[in-house]
This record gives sequence, structure tokens and C-alpha cells, in this order.
Amino acid sequence: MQQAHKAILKVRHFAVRTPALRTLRSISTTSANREKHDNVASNSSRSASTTSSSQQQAVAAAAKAEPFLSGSSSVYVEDMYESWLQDPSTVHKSWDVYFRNVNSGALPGEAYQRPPSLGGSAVVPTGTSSSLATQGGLSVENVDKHLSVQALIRGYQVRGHYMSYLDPLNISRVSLEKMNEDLLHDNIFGGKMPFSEQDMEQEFILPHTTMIGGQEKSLKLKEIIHRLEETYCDKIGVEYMFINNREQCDWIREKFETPRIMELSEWEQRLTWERLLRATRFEEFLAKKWTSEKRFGLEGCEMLIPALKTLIDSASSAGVDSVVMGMPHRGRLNVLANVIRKDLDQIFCQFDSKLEPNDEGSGDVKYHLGMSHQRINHVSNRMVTLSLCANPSHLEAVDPVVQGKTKAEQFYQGDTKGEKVMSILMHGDAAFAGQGVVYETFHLSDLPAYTTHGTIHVVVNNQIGFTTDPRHSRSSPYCTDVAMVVKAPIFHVNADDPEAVIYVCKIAAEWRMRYRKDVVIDLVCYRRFGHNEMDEPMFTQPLMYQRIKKHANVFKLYTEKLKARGLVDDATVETKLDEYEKICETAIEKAKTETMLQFRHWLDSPWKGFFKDPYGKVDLKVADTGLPEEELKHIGEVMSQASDMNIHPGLKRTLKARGEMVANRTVDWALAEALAFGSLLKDGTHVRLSGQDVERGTFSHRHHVLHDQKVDKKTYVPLNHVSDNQAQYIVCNSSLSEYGVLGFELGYSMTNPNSLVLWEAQFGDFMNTAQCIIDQFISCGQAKWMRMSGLVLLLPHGYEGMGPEHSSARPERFLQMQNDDPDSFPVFGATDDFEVRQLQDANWIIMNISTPANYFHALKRQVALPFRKPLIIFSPKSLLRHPEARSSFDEMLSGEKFLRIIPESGPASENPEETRRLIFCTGKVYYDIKKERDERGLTNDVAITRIEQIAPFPFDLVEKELEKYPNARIDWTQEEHKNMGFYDYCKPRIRTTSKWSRRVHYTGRQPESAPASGSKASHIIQQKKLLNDAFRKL
Ligand SMILES: Cc1ncc(C[n+]2csc(CCOP(=O)(O)OP(=O)(O)O)c2C)c(N)n1
Ligand SMILES: [Mg+2]
Repeated sequence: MQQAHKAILKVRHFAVRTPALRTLRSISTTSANREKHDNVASNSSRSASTTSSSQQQAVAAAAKAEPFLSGSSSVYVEDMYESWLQDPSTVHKSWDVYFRNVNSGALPGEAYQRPPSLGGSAVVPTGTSSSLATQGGLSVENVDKHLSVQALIRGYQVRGHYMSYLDPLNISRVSLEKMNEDLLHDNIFGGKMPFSEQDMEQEFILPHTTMIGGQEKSLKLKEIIHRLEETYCDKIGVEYMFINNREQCDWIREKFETPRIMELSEWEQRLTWERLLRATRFEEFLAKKWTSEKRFGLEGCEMLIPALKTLIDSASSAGVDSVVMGMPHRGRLNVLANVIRKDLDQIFCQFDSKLEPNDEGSGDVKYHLGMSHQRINHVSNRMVTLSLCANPSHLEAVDPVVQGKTKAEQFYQGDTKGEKVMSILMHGDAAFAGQGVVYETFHLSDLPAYTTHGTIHVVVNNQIGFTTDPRHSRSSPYCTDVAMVVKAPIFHVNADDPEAVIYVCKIAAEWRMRYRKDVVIDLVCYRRFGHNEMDEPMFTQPLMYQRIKKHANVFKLYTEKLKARGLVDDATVETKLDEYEKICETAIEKAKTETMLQFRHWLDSPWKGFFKDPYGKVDLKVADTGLPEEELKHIGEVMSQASDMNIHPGLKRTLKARGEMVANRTVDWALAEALAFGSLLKDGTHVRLSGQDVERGTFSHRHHVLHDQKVDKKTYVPLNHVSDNQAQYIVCNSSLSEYGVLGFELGYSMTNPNSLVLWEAQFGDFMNTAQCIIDQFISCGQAKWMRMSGLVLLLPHGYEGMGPEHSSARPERFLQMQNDDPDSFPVFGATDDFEVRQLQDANWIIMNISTPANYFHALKRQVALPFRKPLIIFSPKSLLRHPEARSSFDEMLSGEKFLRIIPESGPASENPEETRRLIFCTGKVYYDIKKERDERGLTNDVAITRIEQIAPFPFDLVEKELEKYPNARIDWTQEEHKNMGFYDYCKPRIRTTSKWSRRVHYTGRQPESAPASGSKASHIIQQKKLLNDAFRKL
């Protein structure tokens, strides 16, 4: 072993709590690695600096040429150079001379001036801390030492976390140490450790990049190492040197390096202990009462509860009054009980398998339910609303939903900077590393229309995912590495050290409130039992679980610690435990008196005042969706003007055409949409449209944000200029994500029912990368969690010969999940109630609309309904510009409404008995069929009826059509393949409507696996055949 290592080991005996040698090993990783890390670190310095990086690099290059410096020191030379530029007195005199020479143009290799004598020292003799800067010269050896101390400090800052004691079981360290074994002869000092045993007693000036000195400007080397070990290699691993912002790095350094800064007050220690007691006792109580029930207990990470409470205390003290949370299964009941303070009896009665639900819908298992609760925070003495979003089993799916809900709360509170509303997301280690939606959600975190101004992420890192070890569940060293993409600081902490956890939480909350950026707490813990309480972990992790069996729980460990400090005694422990036991027992007695399960008590977004009564019974009237002529005209004119903007000539033409349409009392698709939005905004309803390229519109038809052609970033949103007191319109191009963004908009839509929130897919088929949000939340959120949402999905759909990828938004999938019965004609009593009652029972509404006016009414009906349902619209592509797909103002005036079907209105309808064929179809294909019919001169023979609201199926209106054409053959015609599209859904319902008396003939493409042909030619052939088939035998 080298002398220097021996010396440092010796120092450790009297100065260092954790082994310095190990740290040095970790610092001295491979040269490639080191350069990578150092570059990151030095980049961060550079970016915050006023110096140009080329200047610095030139200095570093010059330094390389100096015989007295090794090339590997260039990073530090750059750093010193930057510091020197700001204040020459911050560097040693010798460097001052050197940099002066470089700056005055000294050639590489010539800038270094030998000092007059070798008597000087780079180190400060003990007790003369200020003398260093005044010394005349340096030995080459001492310059090297000086640099080496800086390297040492930076090494700890960059990589100290690798050597910190994070694992309560002490298992993961073993592999780390092994990994570092070969790296003993490090490269950081060129393979030669520059410190001797005597150097440990020498004092060194501390660089400005560390705060370990507190008020002291220099320290003995052994003390430097001791303090660095304490800061970076104990129970907290601070990972932050990748952040390219010097001010933020300095802030973190100050929070962790300042001597004794991490100590908690006695009051905080007792509070943490009491919270830990409740967290621990809660799980023990459940385990005792329901021995064979799944609850995904928190045992092994009980510190999650005091951690969350500390985050909330700190945020509340800093002004936050609403915290929106999302979390997975692990410890959820404990969070509900001890953080959100859900009544314990309500939780306990969920364990009673005999209780039946009092509410409609499927309900959900107890560890998925949401909750919202307002309570006083006893630390801040302020009211705070805590909500936990309901979530499916699909891990991490709730992340973007929480963010959307948070963003909406911020919007409605006028909280533009996230001062009042904040989100906390909890994660499992395996899920955090493995699920792509985590990454998608992180990438929303700093986008203007999506930012929630910083989320605190807490990872319950129990070092296992079900039965899988971390080495098989991720390729990154930490499960938290994904957070590095947004430069969020990551605080790894050993969850067996309550004080370290609490300190980290305080800093995380402070970070969030100060910088309004994401931050991650990695609670490194263990899982005391199996994945759930029924599971045997010894099958797969025998050694880990042998160790866990011998490991005392953190409450016990902390109790001993506080007893030793005289902060608690046996009597207090007993009293507090008894107190909590009594609370649980009382609650269990109360739970026994419950006769029904009340899912409505578990709403994460209660819409106060939206329903007429607390039981969700609603007045079934639908408000008028039409508009007075003047209003249509006014909004149309607003949409035709560009204010003072220099707009593109093409856009000028578009706006001019809009103006002409308005003058002619006509609307196309884009104008109909704008009229609907405009009138809602004018009435005070907030509208938000989000998705990829929605501002202009994928098909360049919308143009809701006008860009000045001469002034950079000058934009104008006409819909925000409809009237003085209007609500705000937000239209935002999203990141290239479907899962994350759709989840976000769903969360946004849940917050306030008096809004219209829309998500548009670039093409409808891309919706399937967000399938989880559609399947788990949108189609059944109300059934599982009594959660309503009026979210609108716009899914461009239609066969235009563009190939298999952009033709179908897969209507069949949505229709398959519709909850109406194909074999039963709904009966609701009063007939004029049919439409709204049917909608009330539906899980969602599915439309394929063929006219602009109907699109206008559909959007407006979303808000006019006395309840909220998700609306899926298969929106058109070619119809956006189709000359026949135009509507008149007449169809949009007051008194007009959304048409669930558009019946035939031509000659066939006047002579229905004679009509030989009644074609039902939907969407764009209508125009093709109609054209073909008219060209064939079959207007008397064929009636074409469009079904605009596919689901819930308009049985009542279809019945009228069937009765009207008693002698017609019934066809369903679609352009989609037979195994896709609308046929499978509509056919049995038409049959049911006819009381199974009439056949339904299919016309369309034959079954296929790909949604459409890749060749334009075969598309055209197929389309021709389809039309031929539609009129065959006539
Ligand atoms: C998206 C998704 N895939 C798979 C599962 C099945 N599953 C449930 S828990 C679990 C392990 C989760 O491990 P981790 O995230 O570390 O949380 P822990 O259970 O350890 O707290 C898996 C794979 C799931 N719930 N969600
Ligand atoms: Mg885990």
C-alpha cells in the first residue's frame, strides 16, 4: 500500500468517522470516468461564469504546456483562473503571477515564473492561516499539493455519494467497494498520492467552492478530510454536481457542508420520533387485526411518514396551502391515516369483506383510492388541503395526472409561480427506474404551459421490485438517475437515520420553494416482508431476508438513540404507544358500526357546488348550446383579425377567407371550433387545448397563435380577445409525448368542472402510446373512483390513402369499452329525457362528427351537461377543407342543438315507403357515399343517415329511422376494415332497435390486420369497391 494511503488511513483513526481510504478510492475512479465527471463539474462552473469558456480552455491549454503541471490539473486551473478574474486575491500569489503572465500573452510553457527561492510553502503553517497569500513563492511540490487538496474536495463533492452509507442492511456497499478495489492506484493524482503523514497536520487554504470551513478560511488536511467525510460519505449521499448552475450548487453546498448544519433541535427529534411511532404502530395494528389481508405495508420504510410530514410542514410554513400527491401501493394506507388523516374507521371498514358498496360503479381496492382533506398544519399553524390522487395498479401512471391536477389548481388560484399549490410524487425504486412515463413527466416539469414549479419526488427505495434485484431492474447506478435529465438535485439518504431523513426533507422543501424546480429524495430502506403480506421473499432473496430478520426496526433504533440522549424514557414510550393503540381500537369499534362502503368519501377532487345535492343527483336539463347571431358574428370577426401583427401572407389569406365566411354566415371546421371556444370563454368557462402542434394545428387549419414575421416571439392569441371579462384560453404545443401529456390533461380536467379541457393527438393512432391513461383512467375512472372528467380527446381519423399508420384512431377499441348493452333498448320513462339520461349512465361519449355546426354544439354540450363525461371525437382530416363540410350560422343559432344523428333530408325522406335502402354511416365517408348516390341518380332509392354520436348509441333516434323506412334494406357502410371501425358496435344495436326483425348488411373493407393499405393505388381501388358495394343490386 502506498505511503499516502497509509497516512490517510492513520488520519481516519483519529479524525474521520467513515474510512477516508474508501473515499479516496471512490474519488479515484478510472481516468475516463474522472474526466467525464470533472468535465461535468467544470462545465457547471463555466456556465455560471462571466469568463468565456474558450478563454478558460486557453488558460488550461497553456497550463498543460507548463512543465510543473500535469494535464489532469487543467480543470482546477480553469477554476482558479475564473476565480482570479473575479478577484485576484482569491488565488495564491504564485497563481496570480502565472495568470498575469498568461493574460499578457506569455507563450505556453513560459508563463510559470520560478520563485526566487524554494523556501516558501503552498500550505499554511499551522496557526498562520493568513500567511499563505502573502508568501513570495512556492515549491513545485507544494503547488501540486495545493491543487491536490482542491481535487480532493471536488472529488468528494462529485462522487462522495458513492461511498456514503445509504443501505440500512449494508449490502449494497459490498459490491461498491469491490468495484473500487482495483481503483486504488488512482489517476486523480497521476497514480501518486501527494499527501504524506505530515501533510495531514498542514493547513490548506480552502477554495471558494467549499463551505466546510464555516468561518474558517483554512483547515488542516485531516480536518478537511474529516468534514468532507461527514458531509458526503455518511448517511446522506448528495448528488448535485451535474447541475449547471453555480448559484444552485453553492446553495446545496452551504446546506450540507456548513459545519453542524444538519443537527436537529430537540423538539424536532421528539416530533420525528412520535411520528415514527404512529407510522410503525399503524402497520403493526393492521398486521395484528388482519393477518391475511394484503395491505402493502410500509415496514422497513416507516420513515416515509415523518418525511412526508416534514415536507408538508416546511412547504406550509413557506406559504403552500394545497399539496397534491400521487403514490403507489406501498405504505398508502399509512399515508392516508397518518399524513392525510383520513378517519381511521373509514380505512378499517375497507377491510370488512362483508360490507357492500353504497355507490354505483365498481369501486376499487383500498390501496388505490384517493382522498382530499383540509386540515390545520400544527407546525405552520395554517390550513392546508392534502389530496392523494386515486390511481390504478399501473405504477407511475398517476404521475402526470397529479401534475395536471396541480397545474389546474395553480391556474384557478391565480398561483402563477407555484407559491400556493405544490405536488409530491412518491415512487418505488423499480418503477421509478423502469417506467417511461416518469421520464415523460420530468420533461413536462419546466415547460411553460405544464410546469407545476417544482415537484418533490420521494422514492421508497427498498432495493427490490417484487422479486427482482436492482441489478436486473435497471442499468443505471441509482434508481433515481432519470431525474438528472432535468438537473434535479438528488438526495440519497439512509432511511434508518431519521435525523438525516428529516434534514434532507427540510432542504428538499426549501429547494422547491426557492428554485421552483424538481428535487428527488431517495429513501434507501428495505422491505421487511414480501411484496405483499402473503408473499414469501426467502424464495428469491434468501440472504437479504436473513439479514432483515435480524435487523431492528427504525423506531426501535431511534427510541434507543433518544433514550441515550435523555429525550425520551421508558414511561413516555409506553404512554405514547398506549395512546395510539387506543385511538386505533376506538376506530375499529366505530368501523364495525358501518353498514355500507362509501366510495364517495374517497374523492380526490370533490366538486363542491357542482351537483345539486351531495348525492350527485342532478337536474337533467341541458343548457342551450346555440348562440345569438351577433355573438357568432363577433367571435368570427375576432378570429379573422390579426391585431397589429405582421403575419405571414398565407395566413393573411386564411384570415381573409374566415372574414368572408363570417360575412356569408358560413363556418368551416376550424371556425366552428373557434366559435365554440370563444363563446365558452366569453361565458367565463376556461378552455385549454393541449397536444403536439395544436397551436397551428397539424393540418394547418387552426392558427390559434399568430406569430409576428418581424418581431421574434411576438404572438397574438385572438381567442383571448373575445371580450373584457372572458375566461382565459390556453392553447399549448406539448412535448412529443402522449402518455404523459394525456395524463396531465386528464388531471387538469379533474380540478374544476366549469372548464373545457381538450387533448388532441397529432394523428389519432398515436393515442395508443397513452393507452394506459385511456384504459385505466378515462374509460372507467368514474366507476372505480367516482371521479368525473369532461376531458375531450380529438383523434384525427379517416382513410385518406396515407398508409396504415395515420388512418385509424381505432374506434373499435373505444367502442368495445363503452358500457351500454348491445342487446337491450334502454328505457328511461319520460322520452324527452332519453338523451341526457343515457349520457348520465355512460362511461364516456364517442362521436364521429360530419358537420362543423355539430362539432360546435358537441363542444358546447360538454359544458352544458349537468355532469361530466369524457368525450372522444374522431376528428376529420380532409373534411377540414371539404367544400361540402360547411355549416350555416342558422344551424348554430340559439335553440339549435347537437344532433346525435343527422337523418336523410333529401327526396328519399319524402317518400320513405318507397326507399329501397337505408344506409347508416358515420363521419367523412358520408360525403363519398352521398356523391356516389347522387351521381348514380339514386336519391329517391337510398336514404343515408349519419350517426354522429356513436356511443352511447342513439337507440331512440335510430328506432325512428327504422320505422320511417319500413321497406328499405338496412346497410352499415364504413371505410374501415370489417374487424375495425364502428360496425361491430353498431350492428347489434341496430338489430336490437329493430327488435331483431331486420338484418344489417355490411359494406366496407374486408377484415385485415393493418388498419389501411400502404399503397395509394390500392386505397383508391378499395374505396371504389366500397362505393360499388354500397349501391349493388339497386
Ligand atoms: C406498470 C406496471 N407494471 C407491472 C406492475 C406489477 N408490479 C406491481 S408491484 C411491482 C414491483 C414494484 O417495485 P417497486 O417499484 O420497487 O415498488 P415496491 O413494491 O418495492 O415498493 C410490480 C412489477 C405494475 N403494478 N405496474
Ligand atoms: Mg422496491
